[in-house]
Amino acid sequence: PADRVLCAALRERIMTADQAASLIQSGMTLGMSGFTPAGAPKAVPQALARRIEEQNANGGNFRISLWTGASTSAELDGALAKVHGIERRLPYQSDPTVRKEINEGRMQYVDIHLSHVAQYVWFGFLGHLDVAVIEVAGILPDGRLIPSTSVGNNKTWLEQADKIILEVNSAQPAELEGMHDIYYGAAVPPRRKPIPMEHPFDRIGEPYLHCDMSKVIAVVPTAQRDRLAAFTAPDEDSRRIAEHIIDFLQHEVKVGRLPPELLPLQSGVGNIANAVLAGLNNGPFEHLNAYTEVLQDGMLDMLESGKLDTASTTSLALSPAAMERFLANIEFYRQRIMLRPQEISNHPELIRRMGLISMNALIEADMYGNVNSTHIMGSSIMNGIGGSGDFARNAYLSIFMTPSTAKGGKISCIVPMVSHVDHTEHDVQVIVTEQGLADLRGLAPVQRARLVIEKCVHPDYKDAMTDYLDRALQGAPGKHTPHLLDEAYAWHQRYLKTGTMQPEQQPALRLA
Ligand code: 0RQ
Repeated sequence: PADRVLCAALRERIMTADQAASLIQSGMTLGMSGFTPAGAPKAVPQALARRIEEQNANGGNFRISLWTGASTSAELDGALAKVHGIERRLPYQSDPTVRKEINEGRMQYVDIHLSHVAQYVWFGFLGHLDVAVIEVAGILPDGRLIPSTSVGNNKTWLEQADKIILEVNSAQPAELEGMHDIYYGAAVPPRRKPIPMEHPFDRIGEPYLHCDMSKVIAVVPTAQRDRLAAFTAPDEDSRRIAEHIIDFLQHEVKVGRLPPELLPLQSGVGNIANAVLAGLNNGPFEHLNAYTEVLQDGMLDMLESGKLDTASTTSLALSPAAMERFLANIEFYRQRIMLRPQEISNHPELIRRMGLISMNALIEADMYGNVNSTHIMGSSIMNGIGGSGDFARNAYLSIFMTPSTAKGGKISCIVPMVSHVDHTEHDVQVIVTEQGLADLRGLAPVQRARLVIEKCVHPDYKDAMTDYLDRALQGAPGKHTPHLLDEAYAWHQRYLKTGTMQPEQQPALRLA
């Protein structure tokens, strides 16, 4: 580790993860690095989990509040949740144990747009930050930090926290140095200035994070790669969704609403998003650029093939195989990938100015085009809103995608009324399922509903949805967005009672 910690003063603060964890007290608020498992601290959170478990086994009630960039890893979120050590958590998460803690009422989860987190901390909306725990790839002689595989909220945590613990990970490539762009020009209102970026690959900041050395209480050497799951090959539904999107984009180019090289792409997380990238990689467009928050394997393929010229992100969320390719070719990627803080990667001003094409997955949408990205059956959290709201509201084109059904057809992902709303009809321009694509731009609610039913709803649910809309048009007091309020959640209720949204099947089976 000595060659990664070049600052003599900070070399003196090198200690073990357990020693560092002993400096954290119950009741503290911790700001940790990590945006996906990329760049999350590997050792201190696990040592802290051991400390919490030990203290609580002896009658203690050791709990902390946790702020991160977005979801993290089993070593961070998973380890702390397993010992019931997290009292309050923000923002996006996707760990099964964290999810369980939240849905069973043991953890307070505050789900915030990812671009809002840093500024809310600066505004003082979220309270005081005690300790920052940040993974870095190295420390320069003057104490500046070489960021790791994600930037997330690290700049804000380092500036706002009273104390700092640094994990210096020598397994992260030294060649990351220079790939980051940390913007130090931000201020809070009324002193805010325009952000000087016009193109996705404009460099507006510095390659290093500043760090007040007097706040550093521990430096912990680690040597462990990020552990990200590999992607499954795109399934048939994802491939069809990708085809519909590519046809649509081609049409938009043809009618002159998009340039031939499109506009900067934002792509969400997960297998559908990866399938869309694979589709674009084999598709007709050249000289694309990405302005996104998570760079997944699919974008690496596109950079390699030359389809994608550049990619700006806050997280390098690569599977182990893709990370090997990245390392083998790092000089190539250094010219083409830039990592920035998440308040910049997700900034509404920049998303609006550059005109992004935003593609995100959803859990359910309703026939009018409202989107639920976060909740199962209205009350259980899945992950969180993440960056989807930052992008959807401000994008040039806001596309939401989903298979038309879930759980082997027992759930229709298009419903009469969403059981929770993250993106209202006003922020949703295009909905696409494997069945087809509904372009909702400029349509009034009933027109939207007819088109969503025609293009997106699974055949098993089409008649029931048409029937609901027709009866709502007759029975609702208003004809603008007709709903039968005593029936709007009948599909959800049927699923909760019988295990399927499908009308007859289940009772008939039971009678037989
Ligand atoms: O559950 O795993 O138990 O089978 O929900 O669904 O189809 O695997 O989809 O992994 O792409 O996730 C919206 C959650 C989609 C994600 C969401 C069940 C389904 C499965 C997951 P099982 P899939 P994905 C930038 C953008 C918000 C943040 C965001 C997400 C599980 O994309 O978190 O967009 N988005 N950020 O069976 C009940 C339904 C269901 C359903 C699916 N209608 N009802 N269960 N499922 N539809 C990136 C970041 O912000 C980091």
